Amino acid sequence: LKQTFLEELKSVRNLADLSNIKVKYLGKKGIITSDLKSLSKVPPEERPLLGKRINEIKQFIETELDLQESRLKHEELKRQLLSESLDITLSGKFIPFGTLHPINKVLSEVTEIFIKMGFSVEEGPEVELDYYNFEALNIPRDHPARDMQDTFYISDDIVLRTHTSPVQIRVMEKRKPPVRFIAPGKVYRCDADITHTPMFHQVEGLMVDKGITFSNLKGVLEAFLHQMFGENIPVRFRPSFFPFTEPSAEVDIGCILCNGAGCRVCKTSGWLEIMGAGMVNPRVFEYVGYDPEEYSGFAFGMGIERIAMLKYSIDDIRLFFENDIRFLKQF
Ligand code: FA5
Repeated sequence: LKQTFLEELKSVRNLADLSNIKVKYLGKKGIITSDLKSLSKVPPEERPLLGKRINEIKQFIETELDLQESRLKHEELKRQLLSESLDITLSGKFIPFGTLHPINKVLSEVTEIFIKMGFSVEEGPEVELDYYNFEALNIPRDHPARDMQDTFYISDDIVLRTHTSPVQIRVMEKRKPPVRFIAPGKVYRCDADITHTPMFHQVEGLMVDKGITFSNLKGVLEAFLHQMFGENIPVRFRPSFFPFTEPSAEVDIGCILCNGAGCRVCKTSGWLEIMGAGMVNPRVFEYVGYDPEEYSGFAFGMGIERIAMLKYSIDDIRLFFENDIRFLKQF
């Protein structure tokens, strides 16, 4: 029996073959198991010797099977390692890098400059209550100034914010003066041409304290513009009107667009309007419970796309949102 077993063991090629032999000899109906069972039919005096023999063979078979099993497992592992080996000389796949969107780049640059001047950064909701977007900014329901910004209405009382100015109210409601912050974010207007898109970005700014004057406003904005565009950029303050500031101004900067072919002034008369600004209207302070006799402040709201247009000499605002990879790759 030992001999036959060893012959069979030699022909084993894999773990499946091995398991077949194991069943054949040691399984429930296997040769050794049946031999042990048939011991009862053997005369009692022969049983101990025969039983001992069978158990010896059983043990021998078990040991051989275990040995063979570990040999086969080892070989299989070797085969697997060989077939899975890596060719480290193969050249890698090229994964192209993305770039920041030019609007995000300008937003971070603007934010950095104001942080250096001691402003904190605040946020407000894009879906806004009529109260914050208009009412508390001194634009009552029947006021003609509501037409200055074409509004997307969600319902009677809820709008997509048309500017970042509502954040002024939200912050002043929460905090006592002095306050000094900017509020960057998306705003929405029903408006579209080469300098207007229905969604665009603004950065609001507000500074309130005792004794703030218009010259503080001019000083902060000029310092900002010089850092953004260089010392030589032409800046112009034009008188204007906003219900939430008095007096109000609009700020233009000299608009010169340059490309490989040279430089030219913008289509819009050589100036591009980039922000509205002014001294906070005392009516607004009353809405948030600040005493206008004690405090004064200035506010501004700038269009980020317009700043990016000047910075990168882009003459059509819509390019920012067409997602043409050839355009975006340049930044
Ligand atoms: C306002 O939105 C005021 N909230 C600004 C303000 C804040 C004034 C605080 C006083 C105090 P205005 O509608 O002018 O103002 O917009 C401000 C700037 O956003 C503009 O100067 C322009 O640069 C930009 N802008 C306005 N409409 C669009 C548009 N449709 N697409 C791109 N940029 C725009």
